[in-house]
Amino acid sequence: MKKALTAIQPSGFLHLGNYIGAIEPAVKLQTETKLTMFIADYHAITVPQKPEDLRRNILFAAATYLACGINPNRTTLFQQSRVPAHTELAWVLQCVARMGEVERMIQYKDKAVGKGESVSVGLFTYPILMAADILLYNTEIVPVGEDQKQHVELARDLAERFNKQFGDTFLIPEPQIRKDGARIMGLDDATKKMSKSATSAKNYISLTDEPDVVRKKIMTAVTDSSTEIRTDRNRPAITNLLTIFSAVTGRPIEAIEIAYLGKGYGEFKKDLAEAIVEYLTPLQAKLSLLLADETELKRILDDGAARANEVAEHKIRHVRKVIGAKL
Ligand code: ATP
Ligand code: LTN
Repeated sequence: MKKALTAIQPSGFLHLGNYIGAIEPAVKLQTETKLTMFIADYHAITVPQKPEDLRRNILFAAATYLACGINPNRTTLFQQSRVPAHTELAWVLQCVARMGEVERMIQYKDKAVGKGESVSVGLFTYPILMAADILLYNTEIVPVGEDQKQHVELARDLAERFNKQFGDTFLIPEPQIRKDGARIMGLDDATKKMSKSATSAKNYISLTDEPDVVRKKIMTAVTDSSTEIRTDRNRPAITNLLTIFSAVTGRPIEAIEIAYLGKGYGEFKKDLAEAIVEYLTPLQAKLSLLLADETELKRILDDGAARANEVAEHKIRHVRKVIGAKL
């Protein structure tokens, strides 16, 4: 079985974009691959986090993964900061990475814009920590949203450079980007991705939004000028809504297009809202049950960390040896 790895930052609520772009593909991968999945708490602190919020968000992210169908017996599920080899390898790779290639990372440019000199150094070096996350586990496949592709490519470049310099140590990982839904767009602006850091809550559907909130957000979602319900590169808003409809129901987009031939946006949006509510209601029920038992959640994460440490320790010992740090 191939080895896959993915992670999500515990930076608050999760939205449908995170679900469709990252969580759902990971849930599917559990059956076809040996999956490693973690909560990237050390990535989250690249921007200021209140300690009590971070703690709550770590538990929330773990519970969300489980509620969405991650099976902790099958998948290694853990918290990044519990496996020290991540930060240790990140340091070694920082000494392999070059300023120029890290400066090219688009996400850093996006997130640092307008913040001047006050952004953390961690925000800049974070793709190198991500490379360490991936390379520690002999990862072959990294399922992520489109926005993370460049970071996976950096991980590949660093692995190749390290291997050339110190001998074969790391496998070269491949990003796996799903065709539809790799980039779910904002409901209030279909030219930008759905995002936690959006200024308006109308941009996204949180996985914890109540039914009435979902209905309101879908009914007020922007649409395009034409009335046809059909995907079209020049009509990002309706294309986005169709993608979401397909993702939450499992129906192919073409089948949905046929079902709404000659029908209006009003009816389409009403049905879409109900499909989302139907999808989210059982998920929310599972989530509250999981969150109510913190002891069990922590037990699952402890068990995952123990398994992850075994693999990661093995790799970092090898790294120390080949770079000459082992006496
Ligand atoms: P922010 O908006 O603050 O950058 P985010 O919403 O992108 O945060 P992340 O924690 O950075 O959330 O992403 C978690 C995972 O979800 C990543 O694999 C990312 O590619 C994916 N993802 C995030 N937003 C979307 C989106 N709009 N469409 C598809 N996938 C997404
Ligand atoms: N940077 C990713 C989260 C992440 C990740 C990883 C994803 C951290 N380490 C390793 C895949 C593999 C993000 O979603 N912002």
